[in-house]
Amino acid sequence: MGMLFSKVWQRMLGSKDMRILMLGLDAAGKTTILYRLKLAEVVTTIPTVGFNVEEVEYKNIRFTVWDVGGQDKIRKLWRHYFRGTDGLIYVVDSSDRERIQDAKEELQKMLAEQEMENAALLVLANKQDLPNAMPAAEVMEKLELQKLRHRQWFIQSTCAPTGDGLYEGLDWLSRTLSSRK
Ligand code: G3D
Ligand code: MG
Repeated sequence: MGMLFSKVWQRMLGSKDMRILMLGLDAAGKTTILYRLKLAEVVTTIPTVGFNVEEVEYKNIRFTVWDVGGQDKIRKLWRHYFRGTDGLIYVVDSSDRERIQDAKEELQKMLAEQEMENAALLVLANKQDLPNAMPAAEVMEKLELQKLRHRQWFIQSTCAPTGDGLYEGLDWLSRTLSSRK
C-alpha cells in the first residue's frame, strides 16, 4: 500500500497548495485514518474553545480534521477553517445506524456553507469490517448523495485500521482535484 500511496501523494504534491477537510461525527474513524496516512508524526491538536482541531501539514497539503455535530454555537467557530477548501473527506461509521441521520444532516449543513461550494466530496463508508455495517450503497442512499447537484462526489468503503479502501478513495480525490488545475 505504501507504493500506491506515494503515487497519490506525488499527484497531489504536483499541484498548488491544497486544503482538505476531514469531518464526520465523533468515533467515525477520522483520527485512525490520519494515522494510517503515515503523516502521524506531524499531527498537532489545537484545542479551541469548545472543539478540537487536528491539523497536518505535508508539503503543500494541509489536512484539517474535527468532529461535526453538537451545538450550532460551535459551528460559527468552524467557519474560519472552511476557507479555500478543495476537498471534503466525510467519514461515516457504517455500523452506526442510529446516527446515520445525524451524519446526513451534518453533511448537508457543511455542503450548504458558501466556502464549501467548490469542494469535491469524498465519503468514506468506514468500519466495513463490522458485521452489521451498511454497505456503501446504503450509506449513499441514507446520506442522499444521489440528490447532490453541481458537486463532484465519490463514495468508498473503508476499514481504517487496515487501510482497506483508503488508497482508492484518495486516488479519486487527487485525480479530481488535479484535473481542475
Ligand atoms: P474519530 O477520530 O472520528 O472520532 P477514531 O474516530 O479514529 O478515534 O475511531 C473511533 C473508534 O473506532 C476507535 O476505537 C477506532 O479504532 C475505531 N475504528 C475506526 N475505524 C474503524 C474501522 O474501520 N473498523 C473498526 N472495527 N473500528 C474502527 P477505540 O476502541 O480506540 O475507541
Ligand atoms: Mg478523532
